[in-house]
Amino acid sequence: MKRRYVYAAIGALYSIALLSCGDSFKEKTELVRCEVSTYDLTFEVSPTEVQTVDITSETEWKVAVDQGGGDWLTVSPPEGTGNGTITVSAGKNSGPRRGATLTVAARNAELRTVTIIQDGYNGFIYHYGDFEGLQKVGLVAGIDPITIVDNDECEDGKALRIYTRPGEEYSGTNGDRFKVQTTTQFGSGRYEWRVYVPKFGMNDRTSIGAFVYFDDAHELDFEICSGTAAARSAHNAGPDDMLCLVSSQANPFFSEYTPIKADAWHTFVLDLKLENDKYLAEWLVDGKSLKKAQLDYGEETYFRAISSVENLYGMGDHAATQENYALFDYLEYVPYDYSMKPIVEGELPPEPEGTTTRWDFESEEIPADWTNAGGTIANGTLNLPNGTSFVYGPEVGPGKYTWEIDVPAIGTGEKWLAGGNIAATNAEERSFSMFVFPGTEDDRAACQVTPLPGQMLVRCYTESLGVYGVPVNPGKHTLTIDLRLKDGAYSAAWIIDGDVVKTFDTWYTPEEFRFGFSFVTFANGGGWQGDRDTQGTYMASYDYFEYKKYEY
Ligand SMILES: [Ca+2]
Ligand SMILES: [Ca+2]
Repeated sequence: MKRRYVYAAIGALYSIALLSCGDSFKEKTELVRCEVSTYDLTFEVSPTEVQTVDITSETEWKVAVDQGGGDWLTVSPPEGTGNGTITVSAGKNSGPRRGATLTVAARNAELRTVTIIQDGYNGFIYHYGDFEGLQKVGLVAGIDPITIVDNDECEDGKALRIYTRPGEEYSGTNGDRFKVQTTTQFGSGRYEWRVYVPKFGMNDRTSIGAFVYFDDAHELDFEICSGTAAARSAHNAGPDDMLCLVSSQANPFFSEYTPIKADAWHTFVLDLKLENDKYLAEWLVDGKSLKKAQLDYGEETYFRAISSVENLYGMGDHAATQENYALFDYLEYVPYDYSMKPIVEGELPPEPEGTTTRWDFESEEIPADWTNAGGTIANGTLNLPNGTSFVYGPEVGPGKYTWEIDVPAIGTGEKWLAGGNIAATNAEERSFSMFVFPGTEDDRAACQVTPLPGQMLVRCYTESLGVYGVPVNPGKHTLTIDLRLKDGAYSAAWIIDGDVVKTFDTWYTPEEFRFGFSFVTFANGGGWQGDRDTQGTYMASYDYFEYKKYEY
């Protein structure tokens, strides 16, 4: 800002100098007074207010605008007489930083120049023309509820369409809850969704979501629903209205209703500023503020931004009576100057130092520190058929666990999984694993990338994440679990053939949980393994295993 001011001031001096110079060659004329109230204006990326320049003049004046070939500024009036005020408004900038000049000219007066700068765009916009940078969540077998459709009312002609099915069986916790979330996580900033809100079945338990999510206690929402009859009556919803809830799930909790028009496009903005390192949240619909609240937490909690349609209890009086849907034109996130750097999935920070141990299985002897339960070592590979394991004795912790596995081809739904498991030795339910398996039809439908027939899945898992499946072709693959510490807790990355496919921060700490490592081939166990018994004996063959123990 300071530098701009100096630049503008030098510019002003320069024009005075030029004029004085010119004057000596001209017939001497009396200089007329014409002053401007400012020499520079700065606009934000998405300006919401007009700015003004006051002109003090004794005569007629004209304003010339040079906006560098662009057309982003509106200046009025273009001319006037005597004292006046010109208003300057700027459009939203979707490109780099840009500048313009206003020159105010009055006869026989010095020219006055105002320099105008608009900040460059540094946001993220998801146009919903494709799924780049996005993940589908909650998919089930047999339907395709999340699609990109053509729509003339969107600037890019495309919208994300999500629908849920009618009926009791599709309601509630395990019902139709379809979401599209950003893979990148964001902190403070401005989140904007443009959403078409149709009219839902009256009092249906369905909700459109435009929200940000960290965990169940740190979630900020717009939820748009028909609502219960009681809620509609309490908030005077008309026959063509839907209800819009703004809510914070906790820290603190609140949930407030406002009616909004159905069968219309709306813009939902969640603005998260930082005030004493805590979020100051504001919810706006179509530019109108509905709620402002100071939250109990700040950027140690960061969010995926989500668009959804879900059949949820509480949103109405009964199960959905019709297929309900919403259209999402875009989702935009724009940070503040002070906002944290977004966390981009797939980009890991530099690897910590450590010591690497590698087993190539070149000898048929069982290597020291390992316990074999049913496997064999032959021809440089460790082979683990159905129902066997190969267990590493020493305790393990933060590190990079890499192995090459030859993935067999197995029929959909057969109860068979094989891979590496970092499991707690002092608790039942904490692990980081990466198994290959065929999966059931439901497992396969739940994948972000739809598997092709014949492909197997890599099951990336830890309890607080759940299952994240990635299709791979049968054959040799290098799989890695990269387990680091972040703020004292385990943070995992699952890597397939060198590509990070998933990262996840847990709250498990090394103080609470001791881990061991093993290769396991499961077969014909619980329902999580599949929905039918194996049709044969399948071999998981490992060419090597490498463990880089990180130093923290
Ligand atoms: Ca769009
Ligand atoms: Ca080998």
